[in-house]
Amino acid sequence: MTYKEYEEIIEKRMKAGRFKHSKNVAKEAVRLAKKYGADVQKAETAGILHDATKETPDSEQLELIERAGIVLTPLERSTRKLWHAISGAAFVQVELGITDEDIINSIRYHTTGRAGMSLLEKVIFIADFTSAERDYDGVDKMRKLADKDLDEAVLEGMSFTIADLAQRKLTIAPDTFMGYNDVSFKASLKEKKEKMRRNQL
Ligand code: DGI
Ligand code: FE
Ligand code: FE
Repeated sequence: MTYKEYEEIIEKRMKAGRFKHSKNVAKEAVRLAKKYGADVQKAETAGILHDATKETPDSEQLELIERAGIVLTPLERSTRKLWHAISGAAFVQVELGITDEDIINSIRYHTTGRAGMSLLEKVIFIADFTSAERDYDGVDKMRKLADKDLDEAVLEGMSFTIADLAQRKLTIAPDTFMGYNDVSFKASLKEKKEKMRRNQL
C-alpha cells in the first residue's frame, strides 16, 4: 500500500484534529529518519499509522488484540491509555497486512517506549513528542534535543512522562520503567567515558 492509501484509511478512523496530528507525526518522523539514518519510508508509514486505533471503541480494540494473538498483562488491561498502542500494532497486522516487525514495534511501543528500542522506534517515539502541533511546556527543549541527539531526546521524553505519571499517582508500565533505565544507564556510561577521555588529554 502507498502512503496516500494509508492516509485515506486513517482519515476515516478519527476526528480531524487527530488526523492532523498523525500527518504531522509522519512528517516529523521523515525528518528525523533522514537526520539519523533510519528507513524514511518505514518512518512515514509508522508515523501516519501510530494512533490508528486511538478513537476505536474499547471492545473493538480488545478484539483486534485477541485476533493478533496478543495477551495483555493484568496491568496493561487495567491501563486504558496503553491499549491504543497495542491495538494499533494489532490493527496494522490483521487489517492492513503489515509484516515488518520494526514498523509493528514502533507502533506497539510508541506510548511506553521499552528497553532496547530500535532506531525507528526512537524516531516514532520522539516524533510523537515533537510533531508540529504539539504545544506543551517543554516542547522547545524537546525539539532542540531531538535535533541534537536522539538518545538524549528519548531520555528527556521518558523522564518527562514518568515524572508526570508519578505526580498524578498513575500506574507506570514496566516497559516505561525498563525503557527509562536502559537509556539513563547508557547516558551515564557515555558521560563516564567522556570524563575519562577528558582526564587523559
Ligand atoms: O496518543 P498520543 O496522545 O499522541 O500520545 P501517547 O500515545 O504518547 O499517549 C500519551 C498518554 O499516555 C499520556 O497521557 C501519558 C500516557 N502514558 C504514557 N506512558 C504511560 C502512560 N500512562 C500510564 N498510565 N502508564 C504509562 O506507562
Ligand atoms: Fe498514541
Ligand atoms: Fe500520537
